[in-house]
This record gives sequence, C-alpha cells and structure tokens, in this order.
Amino acid sequence: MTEARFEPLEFEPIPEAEMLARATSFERDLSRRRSVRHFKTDPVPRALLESVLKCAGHAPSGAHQQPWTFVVVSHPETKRRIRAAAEAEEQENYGGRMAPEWIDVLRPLGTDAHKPCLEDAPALIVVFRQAYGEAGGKKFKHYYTQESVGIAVGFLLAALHRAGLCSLTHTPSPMGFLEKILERPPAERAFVLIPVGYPTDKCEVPALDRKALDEFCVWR
Ligand code: IYR
Repeated sequence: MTEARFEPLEFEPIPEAEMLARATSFERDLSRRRSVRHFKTDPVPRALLESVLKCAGHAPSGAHQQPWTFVVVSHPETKRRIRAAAEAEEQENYGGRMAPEWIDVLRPLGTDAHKPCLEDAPALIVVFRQAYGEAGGKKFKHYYTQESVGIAVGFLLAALHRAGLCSLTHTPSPMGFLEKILERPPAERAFVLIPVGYPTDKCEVPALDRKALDEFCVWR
C-alpha cells in the first residue's frame, strides 16, 4: 500500500481585477471554439500536440489513477482504415440503427455517414479509457473512469483551441474497431475520436446558439 505524502501547494494569489480579466478573456476565447468537420491536410507540429496532450494529462482523476491513453494517429494508411470502419458503422447508424428522434436532433448539424475528416485531418487523437489497471500480473479496479477521461478530454479540447487548432469530438458508434485497428490491450475501451488540424479555407460550421448563463446555472 502507498502511504500518503504531502508537499506545499504552489499557489500564487492574483489581484481580483486580474482574476476577472483572466476569467473573461478565457471565456471569450472558449466562446469561439467550434466543432470542425472540414480539415486541411496540412500537418500539425509534433511539439504542439505534445503540449496539448500534456494539458490533458494535468486533469484530475478518480484516486489519481489517470486511467487514460491517448493514441495519436497520423499514418495515412491507419487513418484510411479508421475512416472505412467508422463509415461502415455510420452507414448502419444513419440507415436505421439511430431512432428517428435521434436523426431529428442531428439535422441542424448537417452530419451524415461520410467522414472525410478522418483522412483529411493530419492527426486523429483517439482517447481510450482504461477500465482497469494491471500491476505484477494482477488486475486492479479503476474508479470513475468515465468521469476522469471526460475531464481530461475537456482539458484537451480547451488546450487545442487555445493553441490555435481545430478539433471535433467524434464517437462513431460502436467504437470497438478502434481497439482492434490500434491494437490496444484488453483493459482499454475507446472513449472518443478527435480529428485535429486546421480548417479548410471555406470551412463552415452550423449556425448554433449557446444557452445563456441563466438557462443553465442556478444560484442558491
Ligand atoms: N455518430 C454519428 C452521429 C452523431 C451523433 C451525435 I450525439 C452527434 O453530436 C453528431 C453525430 C456521426 O458522427 O455522424
């Protein structure tokens, strides 16, 4: 068993005006983050990807187990295989596996079974959730993996945007093919597939509104 070990918190107080300036500036920046489905093929510098992935790795996690693996796919043949498998699943989804109500709520997004972004985007970050850990040949439970990986992905999406990159959270369902194509160990379950890169020059996104604060926040 690992004993508790503590160290002083590194915390620098910030003047209140500066706190507000930072918070509003971050909010203004995030307000411009959009899910992008049309990518240029231009490559993304490896150092940039490493930096945003480190941001994801700073996320809190259940029992600090960090139950995530990020697989960065840039090899064209691997992207081609992922696209083919994802489109095969999406043909089923759009062809009747998704209930009509589901198809209805997707209509404003203009999505269909074609996923060229899976080949065009220079990098696909495939996030895996480690359902359990292994040490000394023994399996041990991981706690709150869905929540932990979801938080890490949130950090990643914000970091990608902050770095000037576009991304899409894509969940071709079911995602088992990603575990096979990327040869992941049995503990790993595909969580989300994130194409990353630069938008095409004529890239359009759906014209959508976001809820105002008073529509999603309650004060007591
Ligand atoms: N996986 C499909 C359908 C889809 C589902 C949701 I929920 C979305 O927010 C968007 C699409 C697809 O990627 O097209």
